[in-house]
Amino acid sequence: MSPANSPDLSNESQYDRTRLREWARGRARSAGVDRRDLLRLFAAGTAAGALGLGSAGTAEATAGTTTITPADPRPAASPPGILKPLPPELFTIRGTNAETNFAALHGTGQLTPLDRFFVRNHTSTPRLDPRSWQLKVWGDALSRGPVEFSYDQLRALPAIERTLFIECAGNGRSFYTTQQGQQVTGTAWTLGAIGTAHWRGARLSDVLRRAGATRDAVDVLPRGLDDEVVTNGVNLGHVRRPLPVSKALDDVILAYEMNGEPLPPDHGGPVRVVVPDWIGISSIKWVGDIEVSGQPLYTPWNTDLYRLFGPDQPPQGSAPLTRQTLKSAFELELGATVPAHRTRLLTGRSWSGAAPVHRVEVSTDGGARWQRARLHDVPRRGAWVRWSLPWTPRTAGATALLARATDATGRTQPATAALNTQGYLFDAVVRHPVTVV
Ligand SMILES: Nc1nc2c(c(=O)[nH]1)N[C@H]1C(S)=C(S)[C@@H](COP(=O)(O)O)O[C@H]1N2
Ligand SMILES: [Mo]
Repeated sequence: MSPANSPDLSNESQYDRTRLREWARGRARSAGVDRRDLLRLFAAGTAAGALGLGSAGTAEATAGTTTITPADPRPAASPPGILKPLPPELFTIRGTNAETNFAALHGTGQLTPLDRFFVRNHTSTPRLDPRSWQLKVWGDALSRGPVEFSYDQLRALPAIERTLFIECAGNGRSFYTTQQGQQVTGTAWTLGAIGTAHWRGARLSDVLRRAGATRDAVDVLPRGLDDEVVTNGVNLGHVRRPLPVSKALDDVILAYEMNGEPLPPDHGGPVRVVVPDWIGISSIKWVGDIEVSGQPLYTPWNTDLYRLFGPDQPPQGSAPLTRQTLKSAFELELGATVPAHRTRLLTGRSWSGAAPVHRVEVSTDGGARWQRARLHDVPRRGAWVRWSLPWTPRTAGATALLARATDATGRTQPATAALNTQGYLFDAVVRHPVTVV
């Protein structure tokens, strides 16, 4: 596996170039998607994607429903298939998903309490029994044929623990519309499709080695045990997205604990994949099997979905998205009313998929002047930092609060995010509306 002279497939541009070359040579396999659909995808002129997943009406995006919906056409307002309580002070329901209200993080620690961690479900949360759960590792890049791991066997492997955020690639998507006047498809998240947890689990690399993964392995494909996803009459099968073997062997966790508790059902219990720094879809919940392939794999989740499509992108879209971008959020309702002449502590969080957060600046006058916020956590890769700044509003009326992070690579949140049709990776500084009274 990953011989020294092979390309580094955790580097996204190399990843995609290698994939496209292999695809052109006919070496890629479609992992359950009709090969003709994928060939159409790679033909010019299908910017919205061959399966039409990116072409849903914009009304959907503003109504807060997802482009991919379960077969069951429940109205968006009815409770989704999530098991934990979703009180309105903690969550905003969006289709089958629950967004964390950022204001509900005020006063909580660096870890997002389980009762307020966002849930992003393509269909609904399955109830799985750890006693009968098994992880099957299979594929043409294993030396001895399929290998199964029980829950207890997985727990008996050396454990690793890390504090990491999981964030949906579409987090912040609604601001393409409300702040930039652009129409995009997908769940209209504000900034609460992120949570940070302390994860404990086995290393995926240990599991792959024990299963006898060979040097021929190229892609690793974890698949969820939740229902198959049906969209626009097309059955996309179970949620699954290939990981390049270099990332799979690097730092990926098969997590069975979250914040010291057995992994809750809504977050993938009994076992989920946790892929540090990468977009949320990489972290497959309710993992039931992992294919280890000597050929690159394609699924809807690395072809039509989770690439950038748009005028500035090639017809087949950008490289499959990997690392998360840079964002900041206030722990305050959007449109909050605040009393004048009283000092309050503005609090919030910033995070980056590329490096530790280095600096956070806040503007309380709509962006004219900026002050440095105080950081309350030691900035670390893969985790967010809490910050604060005292503010005494002086003038009554509507204004905007802005927070702008810079990470250790030197990248600062821009004023405008680059448009893409599915509204991924929003990274611009959000103008947080408040009214001083
Ligand atoms: N099996 C499965 N895994 C999944 C999903 C899903 O619907 N099914 N959603 C993905 C997406 S898009 C995100 S953002 C994260 C959300 O994780 P959470 O619900 O624990 O917050 O899980 C990912 N893993
Ligand atoms: Mo996501």
